[in-house]
Amino acid sequence: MVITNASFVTSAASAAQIIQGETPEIAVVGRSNVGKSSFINLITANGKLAKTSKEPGRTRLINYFSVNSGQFYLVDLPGYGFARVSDAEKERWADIIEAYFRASPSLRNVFLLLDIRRDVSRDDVTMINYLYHFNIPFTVICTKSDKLSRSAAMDRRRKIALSLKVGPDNIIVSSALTRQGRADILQRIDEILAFGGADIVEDAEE
Ligand SMILES: Nc1nc2c(ncn2[C@@H]2O[C@H](COP(=O)(O)OP(=O)(O)O)[C@@H](O)[C@H]2O)c(=O)[nH]1
Ligand SMILES: [Mg+2]
Repeated sequence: MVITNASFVTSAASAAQIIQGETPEIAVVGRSNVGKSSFINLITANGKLAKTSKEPGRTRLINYFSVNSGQFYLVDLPGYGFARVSDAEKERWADIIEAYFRASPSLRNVFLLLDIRRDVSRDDVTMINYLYHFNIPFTVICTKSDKLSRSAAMDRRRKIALSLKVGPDNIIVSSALTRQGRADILQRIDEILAFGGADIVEDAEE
C-alpha cells in the first residue's frame, strides 16, 4: 500500500449522518489522548489531516478521511475513558459508537489503539466486547513506543498481549514520532482491503 493522498470527507455528529456507502472503512478507536488523530496523520503521512490535541476528551464526532481518492476511508471515532465526563455524555458516546457499528456495512476492520505504557483498561475491554458482539475484526496497535526503550516496549507489548490473550506478534507497535510501525500498518491495510469483505475471493496462486 502506497498512500498518495488523503483528505477530510465529513464529520457525523449523529446516527443520521453516518455514511452508508460502498467505500471500505477502517475505524480507529481508543481512549481519549491515546493518539488516534496522530495515528491517522502517521498513516496518511499528513501532519495536519486529523486534529491532535493535548486536551483529552474534546471530539464527539465521527470524522471520515478518504485515502487514495476513495480507495478506503479512515474513520476517527470519538475517544472513551475520559474521567471528567457525565453519565449523560457517556451514554451519548455509546449511542453514536453503537450506531456507527450497526450502520456501517462497509466497515472492514477496527484499529484498537492502546498506549504502550498503560495497562488495558475496563473501557478498552468494553470496546473489545462491543467488537466481538458486532462481529467486527480488529487489530491491536500500541501507540507512543518512543516513550520507552526498545526492550521496555517489547516487554510492555508482551504484557498487553497476555492480558488480551493474543500472541505478541499480533500487536503492532507504533510511534507517530519515530514512525515506527508504519510499514506494518500499511501491510495490514493491504490485507484488510484484500480479504476483509463479505465476498472473499479464493487465492488464485497455488
Ligand atoms: N511521544 C508521542 N506522543 C504522541 C504520539 N501519538 C500521539 N501523541 C501525543 O498525544 C497527545 C494526544 O494525541 P491525539 O492524536 O490528539 O490523541 P487522540 O485524542 O486519541 O486523537 C498529543 O499531545 C500527541 O502529540 C506518539 O506516538 N508519540
Ligand atoms: Mg483525536
